Amino acid sequence: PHVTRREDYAPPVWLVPTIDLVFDLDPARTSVSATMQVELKEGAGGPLRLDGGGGLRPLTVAVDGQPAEWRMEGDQLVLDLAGRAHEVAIAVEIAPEANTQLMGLYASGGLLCTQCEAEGFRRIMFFPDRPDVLSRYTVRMTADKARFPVLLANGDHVGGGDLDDGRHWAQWRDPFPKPCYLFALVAGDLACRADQFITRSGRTVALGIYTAQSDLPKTEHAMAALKASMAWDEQVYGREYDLAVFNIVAVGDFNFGAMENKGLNIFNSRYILADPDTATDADYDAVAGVVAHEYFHNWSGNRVTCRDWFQLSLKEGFTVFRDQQFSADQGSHAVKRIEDVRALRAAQFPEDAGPLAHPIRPESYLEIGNFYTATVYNKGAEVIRMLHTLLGAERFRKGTDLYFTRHDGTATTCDAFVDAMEDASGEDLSRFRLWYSQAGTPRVKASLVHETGGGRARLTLEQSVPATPGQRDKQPMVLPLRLALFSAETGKRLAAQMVVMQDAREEIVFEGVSERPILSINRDFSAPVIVETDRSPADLAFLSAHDDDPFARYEAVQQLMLDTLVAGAARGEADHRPVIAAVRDTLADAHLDPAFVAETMLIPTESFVGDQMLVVDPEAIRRTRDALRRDLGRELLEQWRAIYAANHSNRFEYNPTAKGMRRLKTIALGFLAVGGAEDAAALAFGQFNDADNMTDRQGALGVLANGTAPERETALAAFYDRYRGDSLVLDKWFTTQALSMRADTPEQVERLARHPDFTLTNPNRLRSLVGAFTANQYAFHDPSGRGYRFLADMVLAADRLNPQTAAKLIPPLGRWRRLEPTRAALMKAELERMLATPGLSKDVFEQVSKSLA
Ligand code: B3K
Ligand code: ZN
Repeated sequence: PHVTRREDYAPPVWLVPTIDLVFDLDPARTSVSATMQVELKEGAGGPLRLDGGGGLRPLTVAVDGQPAEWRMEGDQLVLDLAGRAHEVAIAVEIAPEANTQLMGLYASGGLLCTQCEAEGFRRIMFFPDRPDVLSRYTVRMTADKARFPVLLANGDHVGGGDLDDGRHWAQWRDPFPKPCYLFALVAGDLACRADQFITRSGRTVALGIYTAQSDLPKTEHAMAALKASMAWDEQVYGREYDLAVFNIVAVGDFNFGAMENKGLNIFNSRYILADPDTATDADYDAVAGVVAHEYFHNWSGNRVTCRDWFQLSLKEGFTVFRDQQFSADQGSHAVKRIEDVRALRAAQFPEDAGPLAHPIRPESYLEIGNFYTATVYNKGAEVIRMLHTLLGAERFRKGTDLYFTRHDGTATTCDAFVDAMEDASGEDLSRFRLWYSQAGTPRVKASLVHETGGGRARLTLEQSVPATPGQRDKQPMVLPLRLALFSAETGKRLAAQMVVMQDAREEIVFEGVSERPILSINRDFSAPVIVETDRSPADLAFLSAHDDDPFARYEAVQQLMLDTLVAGAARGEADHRPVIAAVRDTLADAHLDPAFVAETMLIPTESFVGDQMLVVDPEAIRRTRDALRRDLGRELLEQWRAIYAANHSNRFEYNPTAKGMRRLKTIALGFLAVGGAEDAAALAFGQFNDADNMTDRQGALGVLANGTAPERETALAAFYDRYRGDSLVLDKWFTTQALSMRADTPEQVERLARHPDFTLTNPNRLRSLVGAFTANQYAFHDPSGRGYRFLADMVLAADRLNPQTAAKLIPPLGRWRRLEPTRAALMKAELERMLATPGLSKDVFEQVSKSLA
C-alpha cells in the first residue's frame, strides 16, 4: 500500500477556481455532473490529475465543450491539456444506498447526505481531493419532491422550483472558496427548527436545525448551544459568522461526531438530539460541546484551512481548545478541566504509549482516516492551551487575530500558526515547536528538599520523553508547570509560580521557607505530562483538603487512590485508610460544589490503573479496586446514605448544581451497593422507576447491571421495552451491559451481538456494544481469549462494510505487549489472523500491521 509522507508535500499543479455541480438525486442511482474551470499554476506544468474512488468511472469527459481523451491511472482520471486554462466537464453515476462506508454521498434513514472529510469527495466526483485546492461552488439538485422535499447545500439558497413528474429542484451557491472536504448536500423529508442570530455588526443569520418531524422537540438544547457559541466566538475571539444561513442536519448513520461543512453542518444525531427522558447530563454537555466545536470550525478550519492532512491538528487541536474554553465558560472551569484531563488520560496517554503513537503532526500515513486521533485532537488542544498559558490570554488573542488575518481564505500549516503566535507576542517559540514533532508523553520527576537550616526549599525537576515508534532519541520539551508550596503546619500557601521547564534537569530554589512545605505541581494540568513525586499519602491527603487550585485538589485525591490501587494490584493488599479519610473529609466539606465532589469520588478506572503497571494484571486490578470500593462503601455507609438523600430530587432541572447533585447521588448509590447496604438494590430500582430523566435512570440501571439482584433483569427488560424504538437510547442499553462488572459479561456481549437490534451497519450501535466492551478491561481480557476473538471477528465483519469505523476498534488489541505472556500471545494471534485475512481494507491493514510491528 502507498505511504503518504509529510516531507513529500508539493503544491497543486492545477487549481480549480470554480465548480458547478448538478445532482439528479435518487438513492439507487444518482447522476452527478461537474463543470470546472481549471488553471495551471504559474510556472507549473503537467497533466490534470483528478482523484476518484469507490469504483467511480467517468461516463463522459469534455474539455472546452468537446469530448476529450482521458485515461485512468489507478483511481485517478488523467487529462493532458493543451493550454493553461480550460473548462472541464465530467459526468458520473453513483449509488448512495449501496454506500455502506458512509463516505461520499450515502443514504441514512430515508435521507441522502454527504460526508467528504477527509477523502470522501472523490467518491462523488473526480476532483483534486486535497485541502489546498479551494473553489467556489454552485450546486443544483433535483429530486422527487414527495420523498425529498428539503434540498440543502453549502452557502445561500439561490433558486428552486417544481418540475413535472413530481420532481423539484434547488440551487445553492457558496460565495467562500473552500476545499472539497467541506462540500455537503442533504436531501430528505425533514422538519426544521428555525431561529435567528444577529451578529455584532447587525447582520441577521437564519438558523435551522433539521431532523425528522418527531425529533424536532429534542433540538431545543442544540439550538441554544449554537446561539451561545456564535455570541461567544464574537466576544472571545472576535470572530463573526459570515453567511446569511447556518444549517445543521442530524443523521442516524455517521462515522464520527459531526462535520463542519461550510454553512451546512451534518451531525451524528447523538450530538443534536436531547431531552430529559432520553439524554443524560453528559449527553447534554456533549451536544453543546460538539455544536460549538463544529461552529467554531467556521473560522478555525473553514476560513483558514489545512494545507495538507498532516496539518490536521492546526484546525482540530485549536478547535478542541476553543470548544473546551467555551464549555468551561458555560459552567464550571474546574469540572470541565477535570473532565478534559480524564478524557486525555483515558484515550490519548495509552495511544502515546503504544504502537500507534504519533506526533500531533504525523509524518506519514497509509490511510488518513486513521489519524483522527486523541493525539491530533486532544493532545493537540493541550499544545494550544500551553501557548495560551505561556503567552497569557491577551497576547494569545493577538496571535489568533494575526493568524486569522494573515491566512484568511487560504490553506496553511501548523508552523504558520506558531509563527503568528511568535510575531504577535515577541516570544521565541522555536523550542516549543518540538510539541508538533515529538510523540510520547513526557515524564517529570519532581523532588522537593527542605533545608531547614537555611529556610530554603530546593525543587529538582527532571524530564524525559519515552521512545516511540520511529523516534528513539528525544529532546527535552518546553513545559509550563504551575507550582505552589503549602505549609504542612498551617495549610497556608507559601509560594506559587509558573516554571517554564526547558532542560532535562532544572533546580528551583524557594527562599524564606521555614515551615515544612508540601508541593503542588502541574496545577490546572498546565502541561500534558505524567508527574512523579515523592509525596507521601499523608501529604496527598493534606493537599486534598488545603490546595487552593481545584484541579490540584482533585488530583491529590486521585493520586492517593491511584497509588493505593497500584500498590494493591502489585502486592495483593494496600492500606485503604488514607483514601477513606480523604474521601470522608471531601464529603464533609460543605463549601465544595457537588459536581466537583462527584469528580473527586470517581475511583480511577481499571484501565488507568493498568496503564501505570509494567505488566497489566486485569484480575488483580479488579480485585483490588473492588476491595477499595467495598471499604469506601462500608466505612462511609452513613455518609453515602446522607448524600443520597440530600441529593435526591425528583424534579428535573438542567443547571450545573442540579447536574452535580445527580452525579453525586448515583455515585453514592454505587457505594451503597458495593458497601453492602441491604436496601441498595431496592433504592436503585426505585430510582430507575421513578426517574424523570435519563441521568438518573441510566445511572440506576448501571448500578443494578453490575450486581446480581433480581431487579437487574427486570430493569434491563423494562428499559428495553420503553426505549426499543429510540436507537440512541437503545445504544445505552447495549453499552450498560457491555460495561457490566459481572463475570459473565463476555458471554453476554457475545449474545448481544446476535440480538435482532444489533447491526454492524450503524456505527453508533457498533461502538455501543463492541467499543464499550473493549473499554471493560476485566471482561475484554478474559483469560480464555474469547474477548479478543470476539473483537477480531467484529472488526473483520465490519471492515467489509465500513473500514473507517472498523479500524477505530483495533487499538485495544495493540496493547498486547503490556499483558502477561499467555494473554499477549492470544492477542497477537488475533492480530495475525486479521492480517492474514484476504481483502482487508487499508484502514484496518494499517492499524493491525502497526500494532504487530
Ligand atoms: N472534521 C470532522 C472530522 C472528520 C473525520 C474524518 N475521518 C469533525 C470535527 O472534528 O469537527
Ligand atoms: Zn473538529
